Amino acid sequence: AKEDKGSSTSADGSKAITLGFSQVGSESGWRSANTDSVKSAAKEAGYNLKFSDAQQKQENQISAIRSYIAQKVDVIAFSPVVVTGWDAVLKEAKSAKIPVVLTDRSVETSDESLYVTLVGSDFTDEGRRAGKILEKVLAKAGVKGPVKIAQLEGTTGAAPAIERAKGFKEVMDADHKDDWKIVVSQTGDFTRAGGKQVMAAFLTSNPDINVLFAHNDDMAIGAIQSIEAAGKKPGKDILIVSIDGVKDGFVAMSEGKINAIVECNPLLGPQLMDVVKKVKNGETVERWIKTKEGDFMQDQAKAALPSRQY
Ligand code: GYE
Repeated sequence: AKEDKGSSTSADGSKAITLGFSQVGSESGWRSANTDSVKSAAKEAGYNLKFSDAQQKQENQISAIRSYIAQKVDVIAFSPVVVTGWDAVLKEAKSAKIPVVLTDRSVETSDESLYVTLVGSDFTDEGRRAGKILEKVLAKAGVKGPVKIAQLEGTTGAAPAIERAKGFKEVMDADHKDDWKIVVSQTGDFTRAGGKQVMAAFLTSNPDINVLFAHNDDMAIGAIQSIEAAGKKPGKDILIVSIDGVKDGFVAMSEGKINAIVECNPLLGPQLMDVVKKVKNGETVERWIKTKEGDFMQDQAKAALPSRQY
């Protein structure tokens, strides 16, 4: 009898699950931690993982998914760089009877049957939490307003960029119509280099900014460099709230340069492997498997730093 090349067996003798995973890229500390989590959890679970990095390009993700379909993997998982434009390739997976699990980021689709579940965070809630924690940061710093906010957005069209902005705006519209204003808002593509460059431009066009809301820590860290280069003190002259809670974000916070961080947990690997197995076995799973996370103020940073997992 002929054996399938590349297939392996798991400890209990059953054929190992082959999982095709298309990652967004390696744009941030969050992403590196997420990639490590997926790889080590797949290894731990004894899966045959096919992994590819799309370098933040949708066309690369589409070709990776097509190649997983051609290779007849058991399950496809991917973290979609942007929300739209997936229907065609997802239909191809459906015709090939390969279930698709979304991880981290969501898609907009006309046909909900094109994916089984999403394992990831509630980004709108993260945006709301960022708004709420900014209230605390302002109170602590004794800033009464007017609050002139610069927003560094994530990748244009990506779920976390759209939803974090939306959640934050909800808090503004509900409680801060008169005292808060977003004076500039632009994408920094979730990268340090992007955050640095865009913040430098913000400081030139709007030197009176007193708050920065960054959609991730990496952009905040890049922005800190430009704030310092402009002769201002990050965390004092410009109060900073960001999202993720990666180690370097906590380091910046413990140095007083970031005022608060809303956590977004990247360690999705174990939950993902669990769901993949259930999906492979035809079990029903929840439509959205949410991640649990917390919020951190600057005075908690030093104590929390040693126990951060990513
Ligand atoms: O916040 C950012 C990364 O999709 C939640 O992507 C993820 C975001 C994360 O580049 O750092």
